[in-house]
Amino acid sequence: MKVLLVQASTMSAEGPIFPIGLSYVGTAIKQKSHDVRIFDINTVPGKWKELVRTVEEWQPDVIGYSMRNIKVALPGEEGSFSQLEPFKEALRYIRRARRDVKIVAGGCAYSLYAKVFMEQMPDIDIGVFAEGEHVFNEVLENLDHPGKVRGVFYRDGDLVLFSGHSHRAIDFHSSVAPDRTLVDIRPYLDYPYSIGVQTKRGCVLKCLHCSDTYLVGSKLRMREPKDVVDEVETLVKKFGASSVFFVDQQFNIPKEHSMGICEEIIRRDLKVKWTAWFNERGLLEEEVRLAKRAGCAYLSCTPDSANDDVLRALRKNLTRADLDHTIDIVKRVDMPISYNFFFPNPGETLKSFYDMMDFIVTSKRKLGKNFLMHGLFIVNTRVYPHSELHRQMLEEGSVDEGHDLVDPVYYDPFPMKYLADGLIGGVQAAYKVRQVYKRMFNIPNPIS
Ligand code: B12
Ligand code: SF4
Repeated sequence: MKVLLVQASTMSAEGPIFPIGLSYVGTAIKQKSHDVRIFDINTVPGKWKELVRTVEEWQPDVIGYSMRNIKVALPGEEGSFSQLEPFKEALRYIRRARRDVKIVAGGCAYSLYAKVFMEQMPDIDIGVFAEGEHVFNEVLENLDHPGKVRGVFYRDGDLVLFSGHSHRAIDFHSSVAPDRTLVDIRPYLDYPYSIGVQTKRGCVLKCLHCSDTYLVGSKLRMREPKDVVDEVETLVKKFGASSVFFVDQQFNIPKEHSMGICEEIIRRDLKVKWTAWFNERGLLEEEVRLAKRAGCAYLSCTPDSANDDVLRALRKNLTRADLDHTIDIVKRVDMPISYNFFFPNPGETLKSFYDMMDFIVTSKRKLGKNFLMHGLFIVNTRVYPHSELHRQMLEEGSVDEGHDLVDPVYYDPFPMKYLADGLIGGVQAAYKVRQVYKRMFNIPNPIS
């Protein structure tokens, strides 16, 4: 069967992200002898014309449509796909080019809002919940009877039905690396850290606002460090990548695994820069030194708050002492670090607001240019379906039972909402000024 995999618009000025999800899915179906191509709307010039041309000329039997982000929340780029218009637009072009092609949707954003998307996008025939490798292969064998396959949303007349969760989690330990030739890798090479590498699936933590564990599970499934570094080596030596992003939920849980990967990169003397999400709990100086030697350009951290009461309310595994300890370590190691904070969080008070600002100012003073402020930095807490925060807000009555959360809902109780509006407005303004300044003086992306 001919299967065209299409990466939907990610709508972010951050630059394109290599479609690693589609690459995994494409690799899995290629192993079953399907003919596969990936088309990324975010990188192909003249995207609609090219999409229509590809569908008309190549005549795929099935289109796999990957929807990754429903929101974009960079300061200054505040927006959301509330009307779902960018997702629908591509579907219209595909249908125009080929009326009868089967469209199968998947991806993080799809899986978070699957039922709503099925209802609002009648062009989607079938939807795959979460991990796609096994389920998509089974769907391809049962295109006329998708309800037979577990893990699938499908239609019965006007009804949208779910076939029940699939019990077949991927054996990620022995899974093969994704085939990087299914899509032209060159457009991504220009963007630092655009190419993802996944070393494990799952997260053992239980943050209140998290929707990730709903998608990837709480049990860790890890690849051998040697296999991970084989993949990185191929990306560097065969494809010319100079940087990668380890896309795990938390790279350094467990440490033995992340440190094993660092040791292997050092042993092979690979010249590659990388970053990853690091958890500050029990961070070791030795661990940060090793990461630096292995090419880590900066630690990406998302403690979300710097106040113990709020961290507890968020069910983070962190305390303020962990954050301060991390700053001391990175100072000694001379390692750059970037942060994300949410505001307001549950349990927020003026004291916790002060603690966050105090942490930012003190750390910036201690670390200077190594305290990076280019990421999301401070953003509102968007409420995702299937998160504990959503369940809590439903109980409190602060969000309506019937709200599908596609139109964004933020955690912003009175009076913190006003403080948040002022603070985030300030961050956005600063970000915009910085963008204009960078454009005027032609300064490249700060993470390069
Ligand atoms: C790492 C990561 C990043 C890194 C990416 C680095 C890189 N070079 O890849 C960084 C930090 C840059 C990043 C940025 C953003 N991210 Co991010 N990110 C992640 C994270 C943790 C992992 C994504 C990943 O690579 N997974 C590994 C691949 C293999 O898995 P996958 O894509 O899910 O694919 C599998 C399935 O979904 C499925 N599948 C996928 N497509 C298809 C298609 C078909 C047809 C089928 C059948 C199946 C299928 O099969 C795949 C294999 O099993 C996820 C969290 C998560 N739950 O996974 C968030 C996540 C994807 N990000 C999210 C967001 C919002 C963003 C940003 C918009 C943040 C912002 N600025 O506001 C930006 C957008 C960047 C962009 N240009 O697109 C959201 C998206 C959903 C949403 N809430 O909108 C997520 C889900 C986090 C969350 N829970 O909110 N992100
Ligand atoms: S938000 Fe917390 S629980 Fe969710 S993936 Fe990230 S670290 Fe894990």
